[in-house]
Amino acid sequence: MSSNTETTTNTENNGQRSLPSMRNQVDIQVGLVGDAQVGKTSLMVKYVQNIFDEEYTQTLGVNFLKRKVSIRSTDIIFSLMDLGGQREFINMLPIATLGSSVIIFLFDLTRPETLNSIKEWYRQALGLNDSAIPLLVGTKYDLFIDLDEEYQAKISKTSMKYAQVMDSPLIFCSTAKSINVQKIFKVALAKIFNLTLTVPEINEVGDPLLIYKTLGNKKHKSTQQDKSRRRSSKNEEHSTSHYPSNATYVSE
Ligand SMILES: Nc1nc2c(ncn2[C@@H]2O[C@H](COP(=O)(O)OP(=O)(O)OP(=O)(O)O)[C@@H](O)[C@H]2O)c(=O)[nH]1
Ligand SMILES: [Mg+2]
Repeated sequence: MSSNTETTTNTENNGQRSLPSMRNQVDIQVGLVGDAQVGKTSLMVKYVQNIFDEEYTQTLGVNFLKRKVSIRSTDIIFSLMDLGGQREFINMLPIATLGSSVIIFLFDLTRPETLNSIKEWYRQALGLNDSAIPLLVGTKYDLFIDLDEEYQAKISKTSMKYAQVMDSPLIFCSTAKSINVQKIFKVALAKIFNLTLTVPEINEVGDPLLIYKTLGNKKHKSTQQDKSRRRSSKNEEHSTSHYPSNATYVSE
């Protein structure tokens, strides 16, 4: 994560120029990992370009997209690194993990073996970058809700257990039906900067789970904040410290 500052000139007041106002810019890298066809590229493209494609195009190596979001006077530039899930690309895992503040671990809610694989993705990714904040995301919720209730309950409970062991927020999403897509990145920002998110949690089995309040608050948070503070103490203008530790991040 790096930060810099750009100056914008306020041209309101009938074209009269007023003093330039400072905008902070913070760069945040996010890695997306998980088995082939779980929906990593689809989620990234939906979040950045608001497009969903039903057709599968295998990712060869690493895809990269950027998106800017603004919180108050700060522009957050997300750099999303999406690693192809086929084993042949595992040697590129460092590209998606080193330098990432957040690593999103994705599994397909309709394929339990992809949840089982999370253990190995987590071990390898955190082995390369143990200060990254993990987020556990179950994909294709639109297909999952058509499966039998017993199956839904089993996957929901197992993924909650994984989330606890990983100390990771848990989010079920559907890229196809735009469920919880934006919220994944809101939770990511809230965890990085210790913001209070006003989005309600969803924790009923069968619903698109969104559990983040009690998860992801231990080791990783302090590491990220310490990094930000270290950087901001070097140069106050480049600071992220204008996010008070209990600032409220209001949802869209
Ligand atoms: N129904 C449904 N299909 C989805 C969803 N997300 C992704 N898909 C489909 O799942 C398939 C795989 O999606 P990708 O995003 O390419 O998967 P990936 O994880 O990037 O796969 P690799 O690049 O091989 O690692 C595509 O056909 C997508 O259209 C979803 O939320 N619902
Ligand atoms: Mg892909």
